[in-house]
Amino acid sequence: MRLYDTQRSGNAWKVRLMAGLLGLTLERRTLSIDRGELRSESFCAIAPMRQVPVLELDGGGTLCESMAILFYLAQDSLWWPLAPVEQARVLSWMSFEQERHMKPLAQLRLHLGLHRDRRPEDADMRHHAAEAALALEILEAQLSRPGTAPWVATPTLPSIADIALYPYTRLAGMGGIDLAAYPAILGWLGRIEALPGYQPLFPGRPDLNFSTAETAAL
Ligand SMILES: N[C@@H](CCC(=O)N[C@@H](CS)C(=O)NCC(=O)O)C(=O)O
Repeated sequence: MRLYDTQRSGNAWKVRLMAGLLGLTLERRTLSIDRGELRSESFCAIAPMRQVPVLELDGGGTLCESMAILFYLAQDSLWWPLAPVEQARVLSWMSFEQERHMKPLAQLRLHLGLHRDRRPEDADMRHHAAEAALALEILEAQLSRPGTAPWVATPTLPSIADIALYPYTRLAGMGGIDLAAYPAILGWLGRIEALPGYQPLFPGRPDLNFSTAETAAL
């Protein structure tokens, strides 16, 4: 299988993380947003939603959207629980990630950490910061609940919901958020990072994980 991603995409990191934890090898095709490669005819032909991640399947065809790709990779593993009620809980936390968690955290990282084209006091950044703080408060409360911790959606084993919520939480500091205020989240991030097969954002170059400089080569 081949993964289309960009160097710093948190949504594509979910897919590489999941593949590593499942022991799967993905060929990687890294595109550049700045060079317009996500608007090229060839990318649009395989990516109807015109965003990464896109997974090209061995038998032909592609899958878009990180949530769908995580499900596809993990459906026959312990990362996707068997009981329908647990499957539904996993889906509810993945919806939370897409709807309320990823966007504000990604926007803060993009504009304050990477592009540096906004100031924290700008109205849109203050709005995203308030939404991000609420999302992290909700996640902290969930991870502090007896009977649910140490994983987000399922009591005993981690699930694809943990993988979906990991990257933008891990990268929150680049958007000016101090994760020290969230001790249960910090413990959970450490548990994920200790799992065999864990993949950093830049494999072999941990110094780049939180850096904001452009990287010429991987
Ligand atoms: N809901 C999508 C969001 C994907 C997304 O936001 N991708 C970003 C990179 S992290 C992207 O392709 N941005 C470039 C663009 O939208 O043109 C998912 O979870 O996969």
